[in-house]
Amino acid sequence: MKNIVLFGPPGSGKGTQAEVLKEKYNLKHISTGDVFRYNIKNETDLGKLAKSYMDHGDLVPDEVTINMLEAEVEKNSDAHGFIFDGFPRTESQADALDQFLAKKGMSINGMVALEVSEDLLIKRLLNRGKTSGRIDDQDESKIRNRFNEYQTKTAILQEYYAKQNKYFGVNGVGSIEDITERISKVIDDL
Ligand code: B4P
Repeated sequence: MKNIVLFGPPGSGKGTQAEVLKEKYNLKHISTGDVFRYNIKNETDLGKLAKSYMDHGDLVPDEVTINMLEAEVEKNSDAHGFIFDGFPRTESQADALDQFLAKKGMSINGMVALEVSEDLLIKRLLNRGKTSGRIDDQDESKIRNRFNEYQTKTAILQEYYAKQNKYFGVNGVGSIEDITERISKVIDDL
């Protein structure tokens, strides 16, 4: 069983790569962003709460996100392993994930981090915002707030996983296929 955390700043291609990797390695892909967007679309209470944060580019509170992630894992107890995309995003989320997996006799094998410059990320996100309808992609100040959230709350997780010898940085610039190949080299060795 392989459990991978796909990591990187907003727009670095986590969701794009997870779509390919889940097929290649037969893993269950859990994107906390996608689960929130599904709830927003269906106007659930969780969706209404998440929207009030996501539309501004803020992180959704830990407690809500952790409970939601655990429920998604429980729903897929027959999976051969997981790709966690966009989770954890804070140290509390990382602690909660480690504890939750340990109770199940599981652990994270590695964190694969996509490295892309901020200028390129802004271009990608504004470009997606033209067609995706995502409010958080349409305005440069909201995108900058997402980077700020990343720098202040999320980037620290590089060290968190490096201390466990589980951090693997990958160049996230290039064709989608080339990047998949770079990530695969890491996953194959885990
Ligand atoms: P997410 O849905 O996780 O998404 P993201 O960071 O915007 O993007 P991702 O890295 O997946 O990039 P993608 O492949 O789509 O988060 C959205 C929000 O949800 C957060 O701001 C937060 O509010 C909330 N949230 C989610 N998880 C949370 C958590 N754990 N705790 C608290 N809050 C949470 O790619 C982006 C664009 O780049 C696409 O248009 C794609 O086509 C393009 N692209 C991808 N790869 C490319 C390449 N190689 N070259 C050129 N373009 C590429």
